[in-house]
Amino acid sequence: MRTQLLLCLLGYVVTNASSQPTSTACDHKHTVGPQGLPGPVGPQGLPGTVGSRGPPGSVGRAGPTGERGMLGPRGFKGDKGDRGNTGVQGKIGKAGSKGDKGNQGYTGVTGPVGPKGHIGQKGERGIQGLPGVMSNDTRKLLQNQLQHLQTIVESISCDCSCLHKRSPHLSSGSYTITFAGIGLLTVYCDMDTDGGGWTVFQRRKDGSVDFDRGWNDYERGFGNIDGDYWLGLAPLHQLLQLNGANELRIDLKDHSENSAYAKYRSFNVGDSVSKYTLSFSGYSGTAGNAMVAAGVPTANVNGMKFSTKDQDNDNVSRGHRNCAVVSNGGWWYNACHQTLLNGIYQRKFFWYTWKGYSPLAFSEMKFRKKG
Ligand SMILES: [Ca+2]
Repeated sequence: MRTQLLLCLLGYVVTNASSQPTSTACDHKHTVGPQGLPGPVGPQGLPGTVGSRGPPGSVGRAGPTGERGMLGPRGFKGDKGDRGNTGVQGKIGKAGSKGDKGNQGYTGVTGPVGPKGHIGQKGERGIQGLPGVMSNDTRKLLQNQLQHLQTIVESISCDCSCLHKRSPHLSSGSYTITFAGIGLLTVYCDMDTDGGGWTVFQRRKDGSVDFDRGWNDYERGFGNIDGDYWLGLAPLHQLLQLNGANELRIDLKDHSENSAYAKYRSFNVGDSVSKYTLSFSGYSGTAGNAMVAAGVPTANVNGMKFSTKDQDNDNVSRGHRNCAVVSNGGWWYNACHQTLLNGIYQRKFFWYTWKGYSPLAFSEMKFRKKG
């Protein structure tokens, strides 16, 4: 029944499409003919009109971050900045830690000899001992004393020239000699200069000893045997007398280590009554004969008496002038001199014919027995 209905409907549609009126397809009152052939295909329809433009789309989402770029080139140097303000003074720092202990100091100078002690009480007599054996210390002490005695015996009636003749190997230095009427006397012997054997009676080398002294000092002697030194007029006269004939040598140095000398073939100093009158002759040397002072008779000291600041024996009578006071030292002044080896070391210490009045650095006066 259903199939029949569908066929009925299909026929209706086809009928309508051919626009040929027919009777109702499904008139059950008519008999059903055979199915007609399909109609031809219709013509192609006209193209449709263009549609209007649609609305804009919405904004899209941000993209991912890019990779970091390469380092750019170095910039130019900027201008120098202004000087900053002076800073505030800082606080005092903390004290440092204590330093290490210092090294031990040098040994001090030996102090002066103390005063002599009181004499002790006499002890009781001891028991007599048995004969003993001499200890090494005692033997050594006795040997030293014996050697000393031998030296004294050898030096009896023998000055430096005599010692040098007996023992040419002796070196320069101080020696204790003795003569009848003089007793023990320590002198300095120059065993090196000009053949050696010279007894030094005057030396200036550093100005450490004051030579501005009175008669008694110049007569007895003063100073240090190895330094600035004056033997003394009294022993000088006696030694010269005992030798008989003597020669004189004077060695000089300036402050540039230049040296010169004056030598006299004959030399003598009189006794105290003569005021130790000086006499000499026979000059030779490199320093010039300033003691004679050629051309200046008033400066020739040959034959002059010795003067000190308290004994005016010079040849200046005017106004009781004393050359020894003016020159600050004892000497054989005339009126007054061209030589002054006993004045003030730094200023009045010269040998005119060698260095004018320029102060010297060193002088040594010495004598030697002739022959
Ligand atoms: Ca005078």
